[in-house]
Amino acid sequence: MGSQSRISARIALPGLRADDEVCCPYCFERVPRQRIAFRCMGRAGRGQGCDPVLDEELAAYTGSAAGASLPPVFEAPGRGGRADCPRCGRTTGRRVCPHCHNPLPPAYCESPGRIVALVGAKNAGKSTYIAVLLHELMNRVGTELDASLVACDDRTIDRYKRDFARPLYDEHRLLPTTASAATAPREPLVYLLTRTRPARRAGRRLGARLPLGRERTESLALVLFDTAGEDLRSRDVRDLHLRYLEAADAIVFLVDPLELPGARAMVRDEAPPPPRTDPDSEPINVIARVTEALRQRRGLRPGERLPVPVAVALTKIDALLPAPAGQSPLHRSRPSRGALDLDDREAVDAQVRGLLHDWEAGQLDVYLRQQYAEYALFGVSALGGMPSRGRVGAGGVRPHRVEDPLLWLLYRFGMLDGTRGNEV
Ligand SMILES: Nc1nc2c(ncn2[C@@H]2O[C@H](COP(=O)(O)OP(=O)(O)OP(=O)(O)O)[C@@H](O)[C@H]2O)c(=O)[nH]1
Ligand SMILES: [Mg+2]
Ligand SMILES: [Zn+2]
Ligand SMILES: [Zn+2]
Repeated sequence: MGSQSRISARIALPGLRADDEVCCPYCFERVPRQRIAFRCMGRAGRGQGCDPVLDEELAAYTGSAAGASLPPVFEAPGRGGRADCPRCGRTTGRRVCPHCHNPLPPAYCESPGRIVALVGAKNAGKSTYIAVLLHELMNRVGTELDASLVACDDRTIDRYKRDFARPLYDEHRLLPTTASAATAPREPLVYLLTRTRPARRAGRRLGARLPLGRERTESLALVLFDTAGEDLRSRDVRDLHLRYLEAADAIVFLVDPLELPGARAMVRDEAPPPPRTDPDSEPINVIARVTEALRQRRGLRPGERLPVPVAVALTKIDALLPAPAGQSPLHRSRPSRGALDLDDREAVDAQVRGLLHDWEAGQLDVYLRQQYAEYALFGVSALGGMPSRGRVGAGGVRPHRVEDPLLWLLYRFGMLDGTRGNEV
């Protein structure tokens, strides 16, 4: 398997889908809950249990027989998420997708995932963003939100270490260009973000009148699919991308401001020179291509807007000169209080909208408003400083506001409270 990272991210959050089905975060098939299959636990020591066999569905999915020799999969109604293997009789709680045989963790089966897709042109900063967002969720932001981030399968753990964490964090090297899906197998990184929320005060939110004093645990499947920007250049956006995008409950578009000609006046001198013009890679064209494809798949009539919430984030904002005298909300740190600060959110949104219009990229804003019922604008920096000669800057990786789009989505999905002013 190629060591290249692939980039486009999807985040799945529980809750919105029909209650009786789950969307597989690997193959995007919708699976009725009672049809989720089981995998035998296999043999432990000299006890009972089935021997491993070649799992053809899994091998077809990963494109390799390596790692696909596993105890057999079987279908059974199950009770309480467990079933007895019909061959060996051993009870198992390991659940898998009946189509691709990838693991579906119990918490994912219980709360149907909401998938968030991550899209951006070549070089927009997708792979770097995924690497840093996951790192932040596993560390600083996870602690702030009282949330744990756990990989759903061993391949995710291996790939994150090998393709993202080791080069960027251990070796301080920039990530290589993501290989096209045509030459490297594509697999999502699948995580479960689990959050224990203190009991809500009764009546604070409509429909959530919980007894006082009761904690709640909520899970969100975060599915990050690192697409190669190259694959989004052509009009024939691949079927796999489309299935991913179609299954998404939210989309994050990453836009590199260095690609917007009007932004050059605000760019630091050290930033790389403007890229050669390739109309197919211009941010608005990438977004329009994805949008058109989604409209077609959903059969929307002209004038009808896509219901999926969209977060549009300018990447690499460390390369922009800050506004004078600290007047830039974007350059401030996010007030961190384990909640979404709505005042801050609105200030950043308005500032990014203003920047787009100043940069003669206002049509991007207009286009999004015409096409999507709900969208929000962000500015992020994964590295926090300019890289040079293929390496992360001297201060190391210093992320700035990378979690903002995710916090907004968590808020949108009812997993995070919003606060204003001094309210806690
Ligand atoms: N200044 C700055 N540069 C960044 C940042 N993130 C990425 N870059 C630069 O942008 C380049 C491309 O980043 P990637 O994350 O590889 O971009 P990508 O969208 O995955 O690109 P493809 O895989 O080719 O589609 C990096 O090599 C860096 O030079 C950032 O936060 N700040
Ligand atoms: Mg990449
Ligand atoms: Zn599947
Ligand atoms: Zn068995």
